[in-house]
Amino acid sequence: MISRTTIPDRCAHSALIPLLAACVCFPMACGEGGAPPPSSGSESAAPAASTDPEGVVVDIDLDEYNILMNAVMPAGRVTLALANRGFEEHNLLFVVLESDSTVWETERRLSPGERRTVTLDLEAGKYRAVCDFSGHEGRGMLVEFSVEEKTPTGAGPDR
Ligand SMILES: [Cu+2]
Repeated sequence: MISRTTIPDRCAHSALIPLLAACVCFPMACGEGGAPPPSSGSESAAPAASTDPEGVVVDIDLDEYNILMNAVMPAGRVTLALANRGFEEHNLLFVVLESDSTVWETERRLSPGERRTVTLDLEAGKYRAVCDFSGHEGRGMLVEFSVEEKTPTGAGPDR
């Protein structure tokens, strides 16, 4: 019968506290006494935004009478961070320019000061964002934007 110990106890001990030391406990560190190096700083504090399962977050602010948002957003899964910064109620629709068809709209109006996040999938193309409350579009709550595929290669202006 073989009764050899195959796992160094001191390393196994360190592995029991992964929340504190797992990311810095290399085998060499264990061999030196198990004390984690003091370099476990703040680098790991910030989550990687690009791997967010909800996709890219796009801020859209509504007020009187503007829709403030980027002119370009990536295709695919995006999370809209809507904020009504005005003193009136507003809503928001996305309309495909080419077909003039509404592809998305807020389920209910946003009250003054309200924030809401909505996740949706958008196909590449040209869109118009509109608040369709009476008179708001005509006063300026209308903005065109484009949804573009995330292509790391060949990035650049058309043609
Ligand atoms: Cu409005």
